[in-house]
Amino acid sequence: MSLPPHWKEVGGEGRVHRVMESTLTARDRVGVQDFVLLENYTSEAAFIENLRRRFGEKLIYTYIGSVLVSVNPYKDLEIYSKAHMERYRGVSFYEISPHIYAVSDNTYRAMRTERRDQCILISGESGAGKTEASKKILQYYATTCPVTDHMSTIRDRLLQSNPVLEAFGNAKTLRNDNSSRFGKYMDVQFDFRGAPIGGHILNYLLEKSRVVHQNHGERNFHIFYQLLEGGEQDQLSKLGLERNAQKYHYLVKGCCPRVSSINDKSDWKTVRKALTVIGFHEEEVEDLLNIIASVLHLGNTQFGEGEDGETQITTEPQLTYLSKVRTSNMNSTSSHRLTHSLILHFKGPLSFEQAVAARDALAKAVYGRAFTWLVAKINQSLAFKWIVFYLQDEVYNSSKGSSSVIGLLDIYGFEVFQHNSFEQFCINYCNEKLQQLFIKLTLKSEQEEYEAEGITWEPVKYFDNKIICDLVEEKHKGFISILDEECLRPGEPSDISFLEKLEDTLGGHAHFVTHKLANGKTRKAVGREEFRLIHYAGEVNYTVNGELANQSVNSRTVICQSDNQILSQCFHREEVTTQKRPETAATQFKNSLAKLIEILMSKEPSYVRCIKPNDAKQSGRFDEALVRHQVKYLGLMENLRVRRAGFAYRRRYEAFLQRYKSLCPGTWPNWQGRLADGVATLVQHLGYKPEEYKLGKTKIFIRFPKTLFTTEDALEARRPALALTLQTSWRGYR
Ligand code: AOV
Ligand code: MG
Repeated sequence: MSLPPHWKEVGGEGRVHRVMESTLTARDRVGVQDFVLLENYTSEAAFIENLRRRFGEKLIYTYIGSVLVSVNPYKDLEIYSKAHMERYRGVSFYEISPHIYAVSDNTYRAMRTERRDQCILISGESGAGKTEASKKILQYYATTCPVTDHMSTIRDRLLQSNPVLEAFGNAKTLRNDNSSRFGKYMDVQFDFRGAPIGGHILNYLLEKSRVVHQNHGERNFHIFYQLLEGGEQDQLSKLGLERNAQKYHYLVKGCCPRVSSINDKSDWKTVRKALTVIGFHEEEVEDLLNIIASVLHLGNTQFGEGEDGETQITTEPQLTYLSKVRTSNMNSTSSHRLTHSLILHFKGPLSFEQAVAARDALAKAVYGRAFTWLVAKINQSLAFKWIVFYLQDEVYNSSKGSSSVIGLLDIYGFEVFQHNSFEQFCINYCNEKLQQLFIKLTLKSEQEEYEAEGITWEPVKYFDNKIICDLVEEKHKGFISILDEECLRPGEPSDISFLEKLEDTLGGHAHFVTHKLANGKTRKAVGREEFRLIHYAGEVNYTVNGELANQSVNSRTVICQSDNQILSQCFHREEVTTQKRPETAATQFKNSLAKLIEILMSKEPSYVRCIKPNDAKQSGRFDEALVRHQVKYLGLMENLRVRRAGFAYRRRYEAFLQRYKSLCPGTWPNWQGRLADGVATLVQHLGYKPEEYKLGKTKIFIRFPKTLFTTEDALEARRPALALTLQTSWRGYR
């Protein structure tokens, strides 16, 4: 039986659809819009060719089943307007060309209909488009979800949290002009009507070393340049700052004060406005600016040898500004306290190098804590307050607690630089964990379902990166355990002794390499102060120089005395007085990642896999080798093979029987026996050939979409009205 006009068949594992042809233009159909439909689905070349052809037509989105693959266009495409958003509202996944809005909408509807918390995991290497994707998702919800007057404040705050966090947490790197230097997981909370009512952000390890050092061609965090470029003159004078980034040591390390793609002046205006929308008081903004200024002044603080031979601060003006900046709200007796503490801190037995290191540690700690404070403050402003709604809208009284969330994960992407430190190690380890989660939740669970259903099939081989996660985090013999032990060891632990310990314990591991070769010779590609990890996404050499120093979370000694409200809130007195040894930074990070994984596992996940088409940040350029590498390490081929291998469609017996029982006299009107027997009777009557289907423990598995289409046609002939309702959602058939 032929299809109604304007309808066509598309399908793949898990769902079969009739789509209205009219919504897909000829351009939309360049290549295939779902890799599942690729004829030669095992061929990597065919996969990449499909991506390339679509990219050439500015079709940056393609599905692998329900996974969205996105290629960064490096230019503004006109596909994100309000009209585009409207087009994707409430429409089935396959009725319209692939889009980040389709994923957003599908996730939103799943949350509403299934009443289950959702999360969207966005992954890909640095510069691949994760942050942009997460912003597009948020904008979609802000624009399309129902919002009452009371809720518009929350909606605006959710949106405005982005420019603020990006100003303080993003920076220009060699890979990305707006690179996220912290990990971000954001829960958007919706009420029973589907309106956004609150949010919460979890932040992960800010790359604090950037505050005091930037590689060539990179910048410090955007906020420094924004303030200097955009701040009002009297504001800068009050802070003792000059409108010239070149004057500040902490801003010139990368020799890159200006970036052509960035307008610091107008970004400053955006940030300033956003701070107001989020609800920062003037004094809080002032304190925040004081902190930014004090970091710059700290950077310009120099040391020399005093008459008594001790290290001294030689830049008096800086000291004056530091005391001024920090103590603007203080009374005269306390006004010099912090400055004096600083002097004491640096004076005395410290060598020149130690004084510089202590200064830098202080600057990093101050900035890092201020960032944490900023996130906490944003969270306060996004927190949903039932009481407000209770007072304003009685409906909420009866619906208290019936909210659901959609979590958005946008974390720093896998990255390799010439020089990779502890922070790159954490970033890449985090990406290993997310890859592991992806494997667990998609590839493994897919195969496990076949196994659980007793369906035999050819297992798909894929690289399971658990071995690398274990290498990092295994108890007693993993990298982090060794680091912890070395930090706690009495005596003189050093970076080199740490490296030796690593060699002793991990030497010979397939994913760990040092300069020593098994035959006693030296491997030139790895330095003597380095170790190499063979990550799932590539090989990275890490320098251990400063590894142990990085672990100390101890540079808070003087700051807790500050009268700057933000600083005194950030550094608690108990931290200084406590005898308990703080956890190392690595262990803290490991624990926070474990918690994140737990959060993600408790939700229904959707995936966006971002690909960077070239390293030059250029539009229209598709570097095949670079893309192939990402396709490989993101496991996209395995993902596709698992989706396609075996069966295109599956459905639980009861649902299958319910839908098609009218097609067989033996099962109509009701089947009384075992469900599996009922389905067997039904498919026999329909003439399914043995190679076309398999019966599992609870589900029927159908190999080809065509088999199901024929059955649907039969149903349509019998009940025409029903057939048009076959917009079977992806989730409906799971
Ligand atoms: P990332 O988040 O994946 O890198 P971004 O989302 O910051 O990467 O994207 C990098 C840049 O690519 C953006 O600043 C845009 O200029 C451009 N871009 C990305 N997606 C799009 C899009 N859909 N349309 C137009 N331009 C886009 V990192 O944070 O470095 O891991 O750590
Ligand atoms: Mg980013």
